[in-house]
Amino acid sequence: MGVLRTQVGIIGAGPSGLLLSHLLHLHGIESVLLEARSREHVERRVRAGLIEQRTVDLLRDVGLAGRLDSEGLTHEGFELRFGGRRHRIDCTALTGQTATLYGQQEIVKDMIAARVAAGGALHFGVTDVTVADLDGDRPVLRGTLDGTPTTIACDFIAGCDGYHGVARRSIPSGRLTAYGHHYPLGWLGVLVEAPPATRELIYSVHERGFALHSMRSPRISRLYLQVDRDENLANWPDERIWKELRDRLATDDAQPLNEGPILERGITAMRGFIVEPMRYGRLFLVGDAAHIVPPSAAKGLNLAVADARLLADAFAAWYGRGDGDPLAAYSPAALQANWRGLEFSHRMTHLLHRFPDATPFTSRLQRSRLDQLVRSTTAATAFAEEYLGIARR
Ligand code: RFL
Ligand code: PHB
Repeated sequence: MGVLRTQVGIIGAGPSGLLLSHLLHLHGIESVLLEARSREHVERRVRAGLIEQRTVDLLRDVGLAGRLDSEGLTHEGFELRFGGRRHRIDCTALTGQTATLYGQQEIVKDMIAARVAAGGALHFGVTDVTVADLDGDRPVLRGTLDGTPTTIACDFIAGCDGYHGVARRSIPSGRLTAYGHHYPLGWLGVLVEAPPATRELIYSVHERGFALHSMRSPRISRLYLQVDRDENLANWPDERIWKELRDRLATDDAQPLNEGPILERGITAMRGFIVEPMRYGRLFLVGDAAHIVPPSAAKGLNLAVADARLLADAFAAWYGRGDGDPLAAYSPAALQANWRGLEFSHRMTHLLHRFPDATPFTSRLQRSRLDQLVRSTTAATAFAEEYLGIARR
């Protein structure tokens, strides 16, 4: 039986937990991080890829952007296809900011490397993680580390363990209010070994459903198709995926898709979810543990990073014995940003997808919104500010 002591116990080695441990280290605050999966597993998990400039700026400020700066792809705008036509939204001309394409698993690798180099206490493959005494002064984190049941006495615990984690579920019932919505939509995502057929992202609105052409590097494409929320991957052999991508992304003058071996594939059912508050006693919820956005606007990772920064600053103020209770501000500030991110993701989901209950009336309304976006500089600027995360203060 091991006994450890730390200032902040962190559950989860996704972007939010890793960044929190890194930021705390820079503030001179100790942490111990427990992750259920292996290091190899978390470094291989293919997820988000569109990084807002504010996220890039933060990673740069804290010394985590070396590889991102050399390998990330800077994007100044994107293409919107509907009604068989191509339109470009020039986000940089409208807002002065850019977005960067760099895979989430690459950010995770960079964060783990930085924590390991700094001698950080990261434990992978930890089983049976539980939390206790959350409403006292000395919350406890428990887990089995390398076969040894271990108790970690903490000042605080950060639940950075994603939607399915243990932290949120450990909060007594009735203490959180959960808001949730299931969209009747799913995204089938494929990672493909082929150069992207486009320099910028293509969002395509089609009568058979939405399609997105994204990328991870000059050699790797990332493509998505709208499918039913309960769709089975077995119904999607490679030929069907390629035909549907070709059809939905087609315009008369478009560059043909580059096809190649599919390296990874998966279907994600879309939902929105937030709990309030993002705190119970000395347990703080961070990132996907507290909120899920539909992936349309690529906000999940950016929101998780913003939470981690807010919480690290609050802990730094608390340990610095500043005035008042700096930790009280975390949940309200994080919720305000997360509701903005969710509202925009919800709006972008409605703008781009064909809903099963669509009628000619709702389809014409959707078309009118798309027309306005490509015709009105005011509408495009407001959209670009939300898309790039500038509006989320
Ligand atoms: P993560 O990345 O889910 O990390 C949570 C970590 O906690 C671990 N864990 C536990 N550890 C110990 N004990 C337990 N009991 C534990 N339970 C869980 C997990 O193994 C994991 O390592 O949460 P974090 O750090 O908050 O980061 C959030 C982002 O990962 C997430 O918002 C985005 O990736 C969402 N997301 C996407 N966002 C985008 O912006 N664009 C995308 O294209 C995109 N694609 C995706 C996604 C999320 C997906 N998931 C979660 C289903 C695709 C998928 C498949
Ligand atoms: C992605 O590359 O995974 C991605 C990009 C833009 C989005 C959503 C996902 O809006």
